[in-house]
Amino acid sequence: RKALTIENFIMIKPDGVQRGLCGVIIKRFERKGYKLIGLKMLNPTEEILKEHYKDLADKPFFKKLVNYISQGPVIAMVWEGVDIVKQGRRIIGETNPLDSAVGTIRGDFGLEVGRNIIHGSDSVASANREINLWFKADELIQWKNHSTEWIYE
Ligand code: DGT
Ligand code: DGI
Repeated sequence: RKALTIENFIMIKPDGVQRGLCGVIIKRFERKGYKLIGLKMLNPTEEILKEHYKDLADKPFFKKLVNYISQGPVIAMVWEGVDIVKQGRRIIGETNPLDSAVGTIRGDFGLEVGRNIIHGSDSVASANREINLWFKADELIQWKNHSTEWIYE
């Protein structure tokens, strides 16, 4: 059996919460076979958002981006499973909903890059950084999913 230890930080942004998309978003990761090991709703501070998006600090849209997500609330999650970072990007779609295929979250539910519903880490390194930023160790739940042997060979 393949190692199952890969984790990804996924966040439903305030537009996803306001538009009632939390259930359908969670379902898309669940039905693929991924395991939810952390979840919380919070109103993110500007401080955590500036740290989260620090690589974009020089971009002209940085302030708008932080303002948009700091309106909150958001749903922060950690999902576990094989290839979750790469597959998470596939499930989510491209940064701009216009470039996102139908069948992806942004392709199905979004219209604009500034209201793109969801965040997912773009590499294993950034996933680890973001999980440590948003979650304490005791907020991640190790549990046995009884479907595991029917999802993995
Ligand atoms: P399919 O799945 O019957 O429509 O056939 P193809 O053309 O999609 O896939 P093919 O011909 O490479 O493989 C036939 C079957 O063998 C397929 O159902 C899945 C299985 N299979 C292929 N590679 C592996 C492998 O590395 N391990 C195991 N356990 N099964 C494999
Ligand atoms: O990993 P992604 O969220 O797909 O994309 P990213 O890390 O390059 O950018 C982070 C967020 O910044 C993205 O979800 C939306 C926002 N963003 C990116 N490019 C633009 C943008 N927002 C605006 N308003 N304009 C942009 O060009």
